[in-house]
Amino acid sequence: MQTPDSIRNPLLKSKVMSADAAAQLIPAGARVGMSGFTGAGYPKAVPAALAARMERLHAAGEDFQIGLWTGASTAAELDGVLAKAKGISMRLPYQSDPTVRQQINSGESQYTDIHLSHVGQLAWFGFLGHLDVAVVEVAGILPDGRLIPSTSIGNNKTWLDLADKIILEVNSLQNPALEGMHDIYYGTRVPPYRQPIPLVHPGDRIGGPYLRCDLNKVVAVVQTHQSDRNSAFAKPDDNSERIAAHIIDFLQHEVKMGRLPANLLPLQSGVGNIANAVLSGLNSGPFDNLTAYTEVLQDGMLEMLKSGKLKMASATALSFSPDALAEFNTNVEFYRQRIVLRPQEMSNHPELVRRLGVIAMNAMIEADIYGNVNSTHVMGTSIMNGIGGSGDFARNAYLSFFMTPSVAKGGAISCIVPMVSHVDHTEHDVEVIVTEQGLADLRGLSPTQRARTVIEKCAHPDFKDALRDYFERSLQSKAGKHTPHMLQEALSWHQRFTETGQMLPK
Ligand code: 0RQ
Repeated sequence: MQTPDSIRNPLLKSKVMSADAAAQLIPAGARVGMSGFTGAGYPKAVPAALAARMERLHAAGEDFQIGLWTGASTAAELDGVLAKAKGISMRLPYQSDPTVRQQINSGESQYTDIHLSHVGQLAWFGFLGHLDVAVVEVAGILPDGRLIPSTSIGNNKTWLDLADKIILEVNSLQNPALEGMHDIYYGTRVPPYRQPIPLVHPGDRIGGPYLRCDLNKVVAVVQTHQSDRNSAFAKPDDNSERIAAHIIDFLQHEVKMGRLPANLLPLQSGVGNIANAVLSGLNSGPFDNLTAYTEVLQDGMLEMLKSGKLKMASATALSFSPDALAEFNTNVEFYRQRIVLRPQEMSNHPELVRRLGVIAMNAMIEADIYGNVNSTHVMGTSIMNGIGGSGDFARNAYLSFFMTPSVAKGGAISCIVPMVSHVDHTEHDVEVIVTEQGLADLRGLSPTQRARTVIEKCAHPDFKDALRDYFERSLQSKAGKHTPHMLQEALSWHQRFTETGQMLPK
C-alpha cells in the first residue's frame, strides 16, 4: 500500500514498524504532542493502537492515561478513540469531540483552553510541563530526513523540536503534490532575542517547505493510507444566508465610506456552517482580488480560489468536505500556487494579524447587550469546543465580527443576553455583532449606546421586550450608570428561559 519512495531516508526507513509496536513506545503518564488541526493531518494509526493498549491495561486493573496536546481539533480516530478508552487525563489547546467534551464536563478529564497562537510559546517556556513524545503525520520523508508536512501544520514544528521521542506516521494517501505548499519559518526566537517577522503580505514565503527534526529522536515510523476526517458542510440555511447578507452590505458600506479598500483586507473566517455561508456570499458578492490570512481553509475559500474572487490564502490547515477534497486533488497545481500553509504560531500571530489589518469573522455562543462575547461555555459552566484562534484574530483584527443566530435550541434560548455567562472576548475586542435579525456596529459607542444598538439590531423579536425591560430597569436602578446591571437578574436570565422554555412575566 505504501508507495516505495515516500520514505527516502535510509535511517528512518530502518525504523518502520507497526502501529501496535510504535504505541508500545509511549509510556503511561506521558505528555504526547500529536499533529492535527480541524480534522486534518492528524495521526490515524498510532492513536487507535494506543487506545487498544490502554483498554487492555485498564481491563487488567492498570492505570494508563496520557496528556494529549495537538494543534486544534482532530477526529474520531484520535480524540474519539483515546477518550472512549478513558485515556486522556489532560487535553489542550482545543477540541470538538463529543466524548472528550463529555469527559471534560463530567470532570473526568482536565482541559486547558488556550489561544492557539500562545501554545508554542507556553510549551517552549515549559509552562505545560515536559513534552515526552511527538506523534506527527507527514506526507513523505526526503533522502536527507527532512519531512514533507501533511494537510495541517499546527504545532508540529514545536512538538518535533521539544519532544524526547518522535513517532512519524507517513500517510501515502495524502497528495504528494502537497510538497512545496508549506512555509515553515524557523526564525522565531524567545524574548529577549526575538526579531521582527519578515511577512508583509498574506502570500509571503519567509521560511522553507519542510519540517526538520533530530533523526536520532525518531523511534518509530508507521505507514498509513487513510483519509482525513473530511466532514461535509450543511447547505447554508436561511439564518446563515441572512447573516452573510448583513456582513456583505456592511463591507460594501465600509468601502463606500473609504474605510476599506475595494478588495477589502485579508479575511479570517472561523469554522462551521455560518462561516461557510459568509464565504459563499462573498463568492457571489461584489468584491474581487480578495486575500485570506486565516487558520483553516474550508470549502468556501476553496470555491473562492477556484472562481478567482480570492487571489491567495494563508492558513495552517486544509479542512475539506469529500467533494472539495476531490476538487483540490484534481487541480492541486493551481491551488499550490495560491495557498501557503504555516505553523499556527504564524497563521495566528497577533503581530501579523494587526499588521495585515485582518477582517476577522467568528461564530459565538452568545453576546451580551454591552458587547462581551462567549464562544466556549454553555450556561457558563460546560465547555463546547474552546476559544481556538478566535481570540488571536478578534483582539488584533482591523475589524472583528462575531456571528450567531439570534436564538438557539429551537427558539428557547436567546443568544443576546444581559450578561454573558462566560467571557472569551471582552467588549473591547468586539466590534460588530451580527445575527439574522441585523448587524450592530459597536465601534466608538459607549456601553449604554451599545446596549440599545445590540438589542434593537440583533435580538430576536421574542426576546426584545425582555431585554429592553432589563436595560431600562437597570438604568433606573441605583446601579452605576456607565454599564448598568441588576446582577442577580442578569445571572438568573438563562435559567428563567431554559427552565420554562418561554419568557416569564416581569
Ligand atoms: O448545539 O448541536 O447540541 O444543538 O451550540 O452551535 O449553531 O451549530 O454553531 O457549529 O457554528 O458553533 C461558537 C460553538 C458555534 C463554534 C461555536 C449550541 C447549539 C449547538 C453549536 P447542538 P451551532 P457552530 C477558528 C475560530 C470557538 C472557536 C472559534 C466555536 C452548538 O464556532 O467553537 O471561533 N467557536 N475558532 O445548539 C446554549 C446558546 C447556544 C447554544 C449555540 N446561546 N446556548 N447552546 N448553542 N448557542 C477555528 C479554530 O479555532 C480551530
